[in-house]
Amino acid sequence: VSGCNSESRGALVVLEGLDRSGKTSQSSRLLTYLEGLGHSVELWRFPDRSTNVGQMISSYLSNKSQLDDHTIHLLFSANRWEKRSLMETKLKTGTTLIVDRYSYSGVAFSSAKGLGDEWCKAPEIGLLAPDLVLYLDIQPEKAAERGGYGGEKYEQLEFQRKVAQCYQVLHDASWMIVDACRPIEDIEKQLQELVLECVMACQKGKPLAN
Ligand code: DGP
Ligand code: NA
Ligand code: NA
Repeated sequence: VSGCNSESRGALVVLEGLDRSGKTSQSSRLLTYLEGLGHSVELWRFPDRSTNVGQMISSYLSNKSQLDDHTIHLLFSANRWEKRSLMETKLKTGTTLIVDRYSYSGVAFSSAKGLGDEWCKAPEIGLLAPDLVLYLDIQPEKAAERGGYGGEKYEQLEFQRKVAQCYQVLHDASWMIVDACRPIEDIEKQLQELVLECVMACQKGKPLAN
């Protein structure tokens, strides 16, 4: 099985998008797909609420605690940093990671509050660079119609509109913009093709970057 080749590394694939854009269900579909092909693959998500830092974030998101905008920004970043070395080990030993949100969420959600872009990006420097970012593109109004938000801090239409604008300036060469308003199976198929191509490139020796 290709994923068992100890010479090859796994791919770092990130899903980004507004709340209710479909990231979580598409991530788990990708996991099932790659597992079915015999690849070594794990599904991760940020924030990772299982750690101490993650619990502070979770408490903030559910409005049980209040934190200064800069402070919560740095906690989200710390939550990615605390997983960095494990992430590197997994990738280097051939496991592909499908990651539901990453640094782009960090920058988009904080700059939507008015914090400066450069300040927001600084603590992300040195984290591993994704091989592929799948941006699930949906209008904020359409996302809001999808069965409603769960009531967490950022799940409000007006704020999500700002986040959508902030995401737009973050697009880089690793991004693929996916129309997330189509039927779920159509999106799934497109993501499968993109991810498989990426996994193959990493197996063939595409270097892992910071
Ligand atoms: P989720 O578990 O994917 O629903 O994410 C929880 C919420 O936190 C969601 O509204 C997006 C937001 N979020 C995710 N990552 C970050 C981050 O790094 N910084 C900020 N400010 N918000 C984030
Ligand atoms: Na959410
Ligand atoms: Na999600």
